[in-house]
Amino acid sequence: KLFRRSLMAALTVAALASTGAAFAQDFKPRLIRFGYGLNEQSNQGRAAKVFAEAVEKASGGKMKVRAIGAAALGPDTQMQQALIGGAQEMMVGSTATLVGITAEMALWDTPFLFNNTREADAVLDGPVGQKVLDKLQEKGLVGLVYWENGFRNLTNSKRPVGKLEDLNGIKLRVMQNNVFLESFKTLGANAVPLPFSELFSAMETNTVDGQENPYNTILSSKFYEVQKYLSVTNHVYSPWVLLVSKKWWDGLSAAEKKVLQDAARLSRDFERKDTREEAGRALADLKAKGMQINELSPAESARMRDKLTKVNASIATQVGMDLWRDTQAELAKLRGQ
Ligand code: TK8
Repeated sequence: KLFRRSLMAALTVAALASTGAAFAQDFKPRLIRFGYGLNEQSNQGRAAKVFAEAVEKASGGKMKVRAIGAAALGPDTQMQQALIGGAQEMMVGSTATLVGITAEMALWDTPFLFNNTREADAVLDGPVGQKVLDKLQEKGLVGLVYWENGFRNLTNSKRPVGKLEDLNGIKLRVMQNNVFLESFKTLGANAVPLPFSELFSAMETNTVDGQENPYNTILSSKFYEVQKYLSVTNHVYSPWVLLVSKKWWDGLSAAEKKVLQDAARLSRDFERKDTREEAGRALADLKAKGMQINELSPAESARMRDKLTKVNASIATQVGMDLWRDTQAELAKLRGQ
């Protein structure tokens, strides 16, 4: 009987260990300052809340996430430095603003890289996406998952862009990223890099004429108040990436790390679904808000695509030929080629 009881106890311990069950003592009280750039009512804000709640619940309230939006902790680049230095624990932001730190991130700035969200999910969540995330570690950052920012479209206050030439002379804000700068210069626009947090007022004061972002952001950041024209270009798919300070991460227990990883995946799945639902109705909402919307003809779309393939060579050099080829091979496979 004694033998049976100790066997049972041993089995229970083994079962708990194998399921990775966490005990209260695995969690220290932790305050996680989680910064992001959009406002609380945006898709980014909603998903930040989901992440915060999942972390608190799974850690029995020991790990508290203070989600701080609207770039109140600074624009993306400033938060990245705070994470690297250990002054801030977490953030979510554009991969595009990380290129100065990790050149491989430029892969996601490739114009027309993905044809649809199925391809984006498969590549970002697959080995190529992971390889790019892993590159962050040597720079003092841990990348957990990619969220969806989305396919980007052009807005401006001057005129509908129906063909390439319509972009001539338009002062267009781009993200602080050499690929975006080069892309829009190639298209003939007067491209001006600016942090997102300065964008609304730059448009309001006509310091810039236009910008490009997914429908969701054009809606949640109320760009329709200062932009008349929306031209459907879908010129690139932008991910967001959930980042942790490596300095801080290295001090966490295995159980604490697992809580963050699980919550990151849960928030990612929520965020993509929520973003796609919102994007599906956003165009109608933007029209109702008074925006004039035009689509590019297939011929003009093809011209834009052709012109932009010019930047591919410099992206391939920047991210490395191996990564570039792996990405193309994975896409070909996904497309059944
Ligand atoms: C929000 C930005 C935004 C991005 C941009 O902080 O800068 O235009 O698309 O989502 O990261």
